[in-house]
Amino acid sequence: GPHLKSIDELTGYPLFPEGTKSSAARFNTREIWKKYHDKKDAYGVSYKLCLFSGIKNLDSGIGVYAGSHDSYRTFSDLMDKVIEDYHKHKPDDKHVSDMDASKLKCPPLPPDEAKMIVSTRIRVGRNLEGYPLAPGVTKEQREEIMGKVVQACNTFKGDLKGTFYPLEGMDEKVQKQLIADHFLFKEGDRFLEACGCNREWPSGRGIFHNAKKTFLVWVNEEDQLRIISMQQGADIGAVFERLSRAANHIESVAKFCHDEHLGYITSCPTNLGTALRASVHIKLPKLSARKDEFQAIADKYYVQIRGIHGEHSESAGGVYDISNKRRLGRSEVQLVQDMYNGVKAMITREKEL
Ligand code: ADP
Ligand code: CIR
Repeated sequence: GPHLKSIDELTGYPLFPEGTKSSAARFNTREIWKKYHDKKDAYGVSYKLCLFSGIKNLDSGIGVYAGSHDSYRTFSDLMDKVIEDYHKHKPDDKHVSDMDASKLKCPPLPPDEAKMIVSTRIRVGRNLEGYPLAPGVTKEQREEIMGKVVQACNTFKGDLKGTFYPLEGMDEKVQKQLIADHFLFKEGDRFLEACGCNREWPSGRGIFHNAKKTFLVWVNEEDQLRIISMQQGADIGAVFERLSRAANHIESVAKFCHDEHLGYITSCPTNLGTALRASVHIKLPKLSARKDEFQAIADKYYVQIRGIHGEHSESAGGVYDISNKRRLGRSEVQLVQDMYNGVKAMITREKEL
């Protein structure tokens, strides 16, 4: 496949092929490289590791990961540019959270529109304060984190009550089925592999979920926690209400990595802030056949189009994953609203065609 053009022999500066679109390629200037190439953040994660996913995967959109909360500060010349480019969030901007589900303006869709939506899912990413992020964590730290998260999950009551299933020792067929059914993270993601997130796999990873699998927590994948609410159909309000309740509960028993400028800290800079991705799986056979128009509506409403098995996957049967693209500098309520507005516009166009 495609590979890095070369490494500048005198400076070690990575030379990307012309036209490489990733943030890693666009923002790692020679000047920034000179300043950081031999530096490490407060947890010992090197600048090079933060860029390595983009260097190995030339088709990255971003190609940059943080090894700890401190990576965002220590490597700020690069990180600020990546963040401003993706989120339009400037170095002095503040992030304010609001997960009050009663503020959503997502009236139920009429039946002919609701039936286009297969399922609805909202997730937030979280990481514990006092530890590095996935690219920088040790095996022992990862296990300690899993222990703390499982302890917190075991305090859920009512509809959120569930069981933790470690990945280590999980029956391969069970694991495959959970992935195919969209409940569990996939294995061997090459973007995560390159920045060290898959080290010692499967140790320290797992999934907690309630009996109905409408509430799930992924442990120690790209982020230490991915708190997920999902169900069949189009009831965005119910999915957000459950997510909000679950995230608030975990936060009442665990301290998350967070600051005023970047909100919740995540290993991928695209997830900073709310770390929220609200999505529907939706059938749009006619609109999706018109690729440019489909993308233009997505861009206009700040939503992203993904395939049926998540990021970097293809669609199947004309079903697409439509989600909010922005995550930082706007509240959770507003971002779920972004998704709703984008989906509504796509449905309207689909019906016209
Ligand atoms: P993330 O949501 O963490 O950004 P992915 O894009 O890889 O990561 O998606 C994770 C899983 O969630 C995939 O299996 C994907 O198909 C599933 N998923 C996402 N949105 C929905 C949805 N609305 N309904 C059902 N499954 C979904
Ligand atoms: C990439 O750079 O393509 C991967 N590291 C994932 C980036 C986050 N996802 C996204 O914006 N769709």
